[in-house]
Amino acid sequence: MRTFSFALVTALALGGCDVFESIESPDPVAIPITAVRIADLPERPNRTTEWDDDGTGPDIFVEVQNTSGASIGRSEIVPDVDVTSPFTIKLPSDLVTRDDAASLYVVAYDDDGNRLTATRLGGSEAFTVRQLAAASDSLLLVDGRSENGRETTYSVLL
Ligand SMILES: [Ca+2]
Ligand SMILES: [Ca+2]
Repeated sequence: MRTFSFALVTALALGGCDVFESIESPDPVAIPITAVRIADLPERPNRTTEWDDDGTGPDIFVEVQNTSGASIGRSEIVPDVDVTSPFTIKLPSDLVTRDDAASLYVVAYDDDGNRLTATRLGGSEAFTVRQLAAASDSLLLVDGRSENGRETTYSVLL
């Protein structure tokens, strides 16, 4: 019994606490994304309105979101984008998630000065860090809704 107790105390002293901590909060998993290339975004939300009220192209920023719609990371705003051609927007390089199998989404918005009221332009189907790890240099995603009768694509660049 004395030997057993000694072994247990030694195990706890050497690394037991680390084991418990790693169960409670797993290490962050890097999301290896550098940019997203968006093609075939609808030119306008419907026949009578424009994305931007002032008649210029939308001022686009992109978020990587989790399944709750919470932002994991956000790009800079690119003003007056010509959406008739594919365009690429850089993403921060330090994005992390808690689970390499958790669903992530790329969502594009038009900024009008207040991020909370930004217009959603479109968003990708779900992807995971595991899928990114298996991809060579990019992962092609389609619009998760295709609500505008046109299939927007989101190429996530590694
Ligand atoms: Ca604009
Ligand atoms: Ca705008």
